[in-house]
Amino acid sequence: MALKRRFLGPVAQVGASCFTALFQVGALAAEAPSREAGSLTAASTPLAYFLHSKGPAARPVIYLGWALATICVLVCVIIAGMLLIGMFRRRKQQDARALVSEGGLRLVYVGSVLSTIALFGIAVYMLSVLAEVADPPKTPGLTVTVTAYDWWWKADYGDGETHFSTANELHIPSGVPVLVLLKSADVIHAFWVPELAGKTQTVPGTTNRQWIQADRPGIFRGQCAQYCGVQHAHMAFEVYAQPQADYDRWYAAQMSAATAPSTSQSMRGSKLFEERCAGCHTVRGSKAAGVQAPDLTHVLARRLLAAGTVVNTPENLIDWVQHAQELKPGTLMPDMKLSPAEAGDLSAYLATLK
Ligand code: HEC
Ligand SMILES: [Cu+2]
Repeated sequence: MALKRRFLGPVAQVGASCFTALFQVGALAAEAPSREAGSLTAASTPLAYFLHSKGPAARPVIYLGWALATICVLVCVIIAGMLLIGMFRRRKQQDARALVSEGGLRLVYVGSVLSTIALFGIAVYMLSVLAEVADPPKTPGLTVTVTAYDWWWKADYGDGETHFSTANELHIPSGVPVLVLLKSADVIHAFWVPELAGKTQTVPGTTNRQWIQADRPGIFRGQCAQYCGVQHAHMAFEVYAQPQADYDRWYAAQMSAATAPSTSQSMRGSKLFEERCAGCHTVRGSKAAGVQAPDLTHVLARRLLAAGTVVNTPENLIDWVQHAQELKPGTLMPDMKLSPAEAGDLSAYLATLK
């Protein structure tokens, strides 16, 4: 009875750890196939980066992850095996000195030396991966400045005449290394597109650098990876890797100013926008020039709203404007109180921001 109890405790513990490890690997392997969205593949499941890397900055990191996971599983299995052997070949008498006199400490020495060698090897491997992903293989073809805000991302492209700003979306040409300059407007955040590169923090007052490159066109989910406040989880973004020609078209469209509203309803909406929203938001080509919030010049061209909180449909758009605090409690945009007529006018105006 006593033997059974002494035996079952450790076995259950070791078994549980091994099971957890295997279960995690299994769950990753069972990842759902990615959906097709036009010519682009929709962002895949959150942990897919453990199975696939989609660019050269992420590849060495994924191999490192596999190597470390393998070592962890091996250690778990070996320790469990030795524990089982130890339990079955247990001494009759509990005499601690017997361990020394019978040379039982030998295994402890061997184990210590082996773990030291393994840990040292892992450290060297990790440092070499860091060096490998530090710089792109060739000069970046594009530089984008990304600024993290509580709780969204601003992306600035070009400069001077060609400058424009967008939010929560990065478009890049596929197959080209892109340098991302990372800034923060408030607290420390971290820029992370798992399938394309490791995490890099955005630190107020500093400009950090991270390069990304997508092998093929696709949509890659990104996420703030440093806890930054209540809506940290709703601080996502997407990277759209496109063939060069598509990217150029997107760039030209984004660079243009908004077209002036032409119907009387959208004109009323535009006036409302200037009164109620322009303190925070910019629409290039109008009087609205606020800087504390996403540039809305081409808000309709975005797939998601409010850093991945909702899909960008006309209903969600006006719902967000009126109930931002319900959809994303604590967000720095207040609920805008609008009469049904005002909501209609504003919707008509927002529908022109293609
Ligand atoms: C006090 C400043 C402020 C005012 C006023 C304001 N907003 Fe916002 N707005 C924000 C902030 C900050 C965000 C980013 C919120 C987030 O993602 O957490 C935002 C986000 C948005 C978004 C989502 C943009 C995107 O790309 O995800 C839309 C659309 C929007 N606002 C429309 C409006 C409209 C229309 C008005 C006026 C009726 C308005 N806002 C008034 C601060 C403001
Ligand atoms: Cu953040």
